[in-house]
Amino acid sequence: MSSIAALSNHTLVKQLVKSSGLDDIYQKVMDHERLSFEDGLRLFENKELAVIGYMANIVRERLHGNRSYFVRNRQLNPTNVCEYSCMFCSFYRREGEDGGYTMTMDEIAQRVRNGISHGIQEIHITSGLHPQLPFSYYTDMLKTIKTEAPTLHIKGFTAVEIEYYAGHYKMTIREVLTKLIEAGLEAMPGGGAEIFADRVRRKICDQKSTVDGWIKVHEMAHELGLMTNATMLYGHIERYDERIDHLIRLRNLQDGSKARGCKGSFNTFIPLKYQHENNRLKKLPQVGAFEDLKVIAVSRLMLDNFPNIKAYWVVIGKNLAQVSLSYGANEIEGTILEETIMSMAGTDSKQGMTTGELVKLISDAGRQPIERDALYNVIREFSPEDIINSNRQVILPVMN
Ligand code: V47
Repeated sequence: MSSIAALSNHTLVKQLVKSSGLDDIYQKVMDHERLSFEDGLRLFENKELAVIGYMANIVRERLHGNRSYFVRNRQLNPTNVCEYSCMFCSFYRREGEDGGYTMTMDEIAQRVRNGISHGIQEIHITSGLHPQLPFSYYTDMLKTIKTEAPTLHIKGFTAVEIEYYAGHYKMTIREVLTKLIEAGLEAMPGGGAEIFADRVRRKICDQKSTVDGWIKVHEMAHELGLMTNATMLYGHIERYDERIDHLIRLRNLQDGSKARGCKGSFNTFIPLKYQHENNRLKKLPQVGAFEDLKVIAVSRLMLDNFPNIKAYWVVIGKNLAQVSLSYGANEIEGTILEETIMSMAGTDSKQGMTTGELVKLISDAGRQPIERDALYNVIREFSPEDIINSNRQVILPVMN
């Protein structure tokens, strides 16, 4: 535990907590007690970010000590052709529209080979909902990836994609997932959750699957042994109570999967800050760093049954991702290599990040950089000497 979290019994800390009005919540955190809906709401309404971050840091260090994870990964977005048109999305194109694309198997294989040359451990796949592709496009894609790179871990398909395939190709969710698993799928990302509140969904993504659909897909994935992630799109028109409702529904889903003895469960929660360029919600101003850190900290405090909280550097920026390692996050994602969904919405993330940059960001924050595989097994624990070398290479820069 860092010296900051170890100060929990210090009189000054107790006075600061008391003056924030959050001392009862602090006591629950110290007693490992679950926070309620009202507690979560009070955290979002409270402006004492340092105190909220301090509490989240206690939980983060209880679970992970000083360890902070990253992964060498690549993103793959095989098509941006999409039948839906969510208000916040800058990625989708209609079939035949300028800028629309669908990768061939050769193009996919070429991207996998390029990823392997950069030492990637994981590939993260998300696509638009293309109405004309056969289901075999997706199973062929998985087989192509496994042929090129048999040990590369495939994390792919949001719950929205799975539910769409079930409807479009007339299969059950179990059948879709089983066929994808047989073809090589090993985990699912957390996208498409947006915000579970109906009021918001009706306004920003009215064509999208219902909350029940998203939940059912993850329950089934857990039953079939997949580890999955969960996201929350924040910083648009949602209210604090709707954020807490979202987090508590995820927490309940995780409890349910564990109670049913599923082999799979949620691994990581990723808050996704709304990016406002080139989409139909773009008149909305973006929330600031204060709110970003608050969302990460409150998520860590509410999601007591999620092992990991990811500060996705793509959406909050590299510098804030670094700071968030002291506000509840224990991971800042990865090298990515090529990023499309968020960069089309205005982020500076098209080229990804090098391993050296990630190691430097983490170690400069006083944390221990750990390169993980897709299931959070340790691939490499960076020694002080490795860190000095990485820093040199970032400055030069030569390392990938
Ligand atoms: O499903 C789309 C969101 C998601 C915007 O599981 C937007 O490890 C913000 O889910 N502003 C895709 N968000 C990305 C995603 C993800 C990213 C990193 C890691 C993981 C993981 C998952 O991005 C979409 C949608 O919810 N999104 N447009 C936007 N303008």
